[in-house]
Amino acid sequence: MTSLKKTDPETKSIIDSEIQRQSDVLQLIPSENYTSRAVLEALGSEFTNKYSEGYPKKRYYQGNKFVDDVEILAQVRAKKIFGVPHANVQPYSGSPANTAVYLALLEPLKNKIMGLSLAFGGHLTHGSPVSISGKYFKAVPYELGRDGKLDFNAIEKIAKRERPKIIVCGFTAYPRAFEFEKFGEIADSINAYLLADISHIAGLVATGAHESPVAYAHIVMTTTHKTLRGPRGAILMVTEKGFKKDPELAEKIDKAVFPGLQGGPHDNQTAAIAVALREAQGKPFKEYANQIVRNSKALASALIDFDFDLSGGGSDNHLILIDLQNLNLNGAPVAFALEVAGIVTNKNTVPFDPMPPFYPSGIRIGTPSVTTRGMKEAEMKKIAEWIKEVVDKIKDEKLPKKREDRAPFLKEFKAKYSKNKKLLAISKEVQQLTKQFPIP
Ligand code: DSN
Repeated sequence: MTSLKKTDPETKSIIDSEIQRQSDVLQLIPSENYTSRAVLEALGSEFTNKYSEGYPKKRYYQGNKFVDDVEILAQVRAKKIFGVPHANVQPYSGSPANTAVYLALLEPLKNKIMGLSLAFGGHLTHGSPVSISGKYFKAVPYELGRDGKLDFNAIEKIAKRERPKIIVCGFTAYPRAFEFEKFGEIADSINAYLLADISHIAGLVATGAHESPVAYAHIVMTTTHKTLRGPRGAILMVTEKGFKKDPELAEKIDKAVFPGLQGGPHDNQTAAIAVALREAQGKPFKEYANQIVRNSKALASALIDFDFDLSGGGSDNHLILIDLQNLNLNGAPVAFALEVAGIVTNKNTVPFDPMPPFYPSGIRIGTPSVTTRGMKEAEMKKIAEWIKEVVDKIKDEKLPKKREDRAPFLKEFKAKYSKNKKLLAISKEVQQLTKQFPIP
């Protein structure tokens, strides 16, 4: 980054610090990953300079020959990898992509969206009341069963009673298989569209490490930066089944993305998506995707051996949700202590969580990033040991029951533990490990 160094050493220095941080820590947030240098090069390319409102061969600006080439390349690769007849690679990210589907198919304040409640592991854009999806459309959420798994009897009951126009299957904190076929049957029984949001598991779906929703859903949405390991962005796909239900579905969705919701696509992002999709077709990617699942299962089993309570009882994908209620601990201080020890996770609600999202009862972790670095089952065991040591260190730090006492508690907790010797010693051990597994 020689030009940046000359022009803006201040920004360069912050970027350098972030690279160092990413390199030093165990990055366990399941929605994050490390892209390849090739993806970063395409993302930083001169396509940044271009405007190209419209779609290939139908643009509102001149000079788009090569933008067309790269957008068509990304579309073709997406269609091939996921086995769909139509792909739109323009959504800026997952939230606009889901919103575009609603804009395409629903009448505001009238039609219903049925998605997993955010508190149970859905996404903001699956009908949460604080998001446009719940404010502009009627949301009829479903929840998980007491066992932390999808409860299809309950889902079917709500679907039959509420008759949503769109059912969303796809989750941000669900550690088990997504079971698309059952969702497909329920959606078909009420003539609803099934939108599969595979953002978290797209890399696994692309390689067969998780079942594909394509035979069951009408629309498939994925972000491109999670297990798929591309730049930030999203792809909206229409399946054969979608075309059969609604021959104009692809046209409606394309129009909703542009001009309905977005202006000019980010062509540098499109180029980087094309690169990521090329990488996703190779053998090493398949091996990486399989290893993500093996690592997640190994980490889950090591955590269970240490008596951690895992929501849903284990992991079938890339993700694990630790329920801290049996330890009488809270996700907010635990996530902080883990970060001091060099283990980056995020606090998360668990099913039937009695606590609010800022002080939730869980910790969400996942294996995509550490798998990209080349770590395997042996390293997962070590990671589980460190998590256990951190949690043991703070086991007496109970979050106050009274709401007004929580913020002062957390402030004091952070002051007390940010330089804690034991946690810092673990972070040194973590660095010994991460040094052996360089980031791309
Ligand atoms: N924010 C993402 C996640 O962390 O799961 C979902 O968009």
